[in-house]
Amino acid sequence: MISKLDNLFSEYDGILITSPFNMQYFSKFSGGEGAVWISKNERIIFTDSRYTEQAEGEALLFEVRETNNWLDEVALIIKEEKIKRILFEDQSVSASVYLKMQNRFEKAKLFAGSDKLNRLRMVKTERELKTIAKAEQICCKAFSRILDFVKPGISEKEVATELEYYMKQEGGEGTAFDTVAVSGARCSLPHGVPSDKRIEKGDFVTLDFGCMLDGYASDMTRTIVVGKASEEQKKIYNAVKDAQHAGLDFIQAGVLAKDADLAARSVIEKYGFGKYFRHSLGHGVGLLVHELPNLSPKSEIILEENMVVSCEPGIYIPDFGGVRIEDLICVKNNGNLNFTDTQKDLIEL
Ligand SMILES: [Mn+2]
Repeated sequence: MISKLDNLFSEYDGILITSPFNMQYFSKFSGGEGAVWISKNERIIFTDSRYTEQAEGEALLFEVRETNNWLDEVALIIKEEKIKRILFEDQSVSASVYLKMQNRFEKAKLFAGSDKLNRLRMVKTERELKTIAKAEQICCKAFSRILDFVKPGISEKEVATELEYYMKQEGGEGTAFDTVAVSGARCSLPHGVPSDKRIEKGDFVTLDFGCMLDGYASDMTRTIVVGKASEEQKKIYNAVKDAQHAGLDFIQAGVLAKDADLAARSVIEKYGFGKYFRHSLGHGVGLLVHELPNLSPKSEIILEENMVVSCEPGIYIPDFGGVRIEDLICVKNNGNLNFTDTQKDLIEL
């Protein structure tokens, strides 16, 4: 993906990449330690002895230099090559490293570049799409299996553990984020941590989970009812389902991210639950489970073909419970491709 940086060299003389995900994306080095330096003439990975062999094997277009102090090495290059403008990752260096950079890079000017670099990861290649789709399939398989396991008396922690085990059995390489498994009134916590609470008859159960596959993340959420759903539960569930449908209907290349959020949000508002939908409609997914573009009420990003985003409206009512339904989709020129092949009619176990 290094060619995606070409256009930046009209504005900058050097690009200093320090976040693990951008290092991996632009150089293929997945060790996450050190820094990547790219200028017109040089492509260098600075990393310590633990990662030298790995970096040499992964980052074939880069020179690998073993060091415990990449900052000094970069300072030297800047001096020798009279580098003046450096794009650096403002979101991934500590204040202390930033101050050192200001001091050691002397005359070179530093420009905040995290957002610029992160945006280059938004549109996926065919290969990335295949991997993410496969990772999402693993989630769907794990979900269909967990339905046999969820029953009254089982704790949220047990459900989360079992779900993670199924994802691994189905080929996942680990979780993409901490699995959410909440039940009953605890479903009002959008990112609730699984507890020792045991599932009871009549509970909503919300499961939000994802796995890693070849470096890429997946993400899905389903809410089910254990036993028969009450009228109130059905009403809330249908509001979320309709809102999600509206979002899925709306999302295609050329639309504004904030308008996608509005398409779903307005449905929930119509149902009278507007104040209980307090997060964004969705987010990009790739090497990171939460990356650009955000489908938030403020996001001015225009969706493009082959971006991967989640569509996940929710309603969370304190002391009562909540519902979230989340699919992972690929933006297309005329609509979108849904990677989450799992039913959305309310499941009553
Ligand atoms: Mn999500």
